[in-house]
Amino acid sequence: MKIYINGKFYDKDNAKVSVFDHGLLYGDGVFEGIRSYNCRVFKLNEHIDRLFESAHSIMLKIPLTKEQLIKAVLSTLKANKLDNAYIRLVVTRGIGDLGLDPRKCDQGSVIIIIADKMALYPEKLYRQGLVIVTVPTVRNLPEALNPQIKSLNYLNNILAKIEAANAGCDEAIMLDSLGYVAECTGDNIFVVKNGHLYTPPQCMGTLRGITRDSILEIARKNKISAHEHVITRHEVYISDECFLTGTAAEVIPVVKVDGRVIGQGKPGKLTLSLMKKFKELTAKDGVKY
Ligand code: PXG
Repeated sequence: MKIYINGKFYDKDNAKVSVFDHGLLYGDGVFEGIRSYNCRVFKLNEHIDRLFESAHSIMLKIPLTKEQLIKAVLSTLKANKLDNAYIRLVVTRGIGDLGLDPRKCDQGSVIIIIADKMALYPEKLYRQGLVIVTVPTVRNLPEALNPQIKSLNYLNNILAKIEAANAGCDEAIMLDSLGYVAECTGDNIFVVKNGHLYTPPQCMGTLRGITRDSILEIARKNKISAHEHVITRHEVYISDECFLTGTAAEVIPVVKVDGRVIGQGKPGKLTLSLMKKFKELTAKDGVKY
């Protein structure tokens, strides 16, 4: 495995960052999780754009242009000789002192990790569906730490993940501060009711996921009516189908929420069809390397 750190490749054992890096000390930095399929990076430009937006919002200067970063990703993929890969792009604030002042950090650090496998959930759950639970930890308030910023501080989501595990469930639904369904810990949520697709809007506590956008794009192309609309827990409980989306998760069905069986208690028809269409899209779309 070859890991890119600031323009150089390192083996796994030698890929290290300083203990004074503010990414470690404060979670001060941004990241993206990206996938490649058949030597094509899916939605690479969208991920790079979102990384730069996250960085811009926290006033972190990425020491590469978008074009240079894309080249770095593609060359790291080539160095790792993998046709299908999971790519973790990390930009930290860099090395500073033990105070949190980011002005003390000299330069942002760019890290690109390539993995051959990244399974968020066991394979069998893609056939059986997830059992999930609404957790007490609400999603970060946008006026405090906007969920659109994919920052290195994921404690909000990690707390929710711990609460889901404590409840014996596969994943957590996080609500926003108004009590509407926001998203899961690393995925967006969709419900199906009477043939219509619904997903929460990107305001409040919901990340505008790139997989979520791909599903909305597939829906538009296939004349499936899709809405970005606030969703309550009740609307999830009475939905015909439910599924989650994310780069790591891809598209995965949900069959039980807070003890309520969803639809027929098995992956729904529209969900299965969208899973298939998403697979077809990832197999042919993307930036070649
Ligand atoms: N919501 C949150 C909070 C996320 O972190 C998504 C939704 C889905 O977004 P995309 O753009 O990927 O469709 C994410 C993405 C991980 C991991 O290590 C998490 C994500 C992506 C990759 C890896 O758990 N989250």
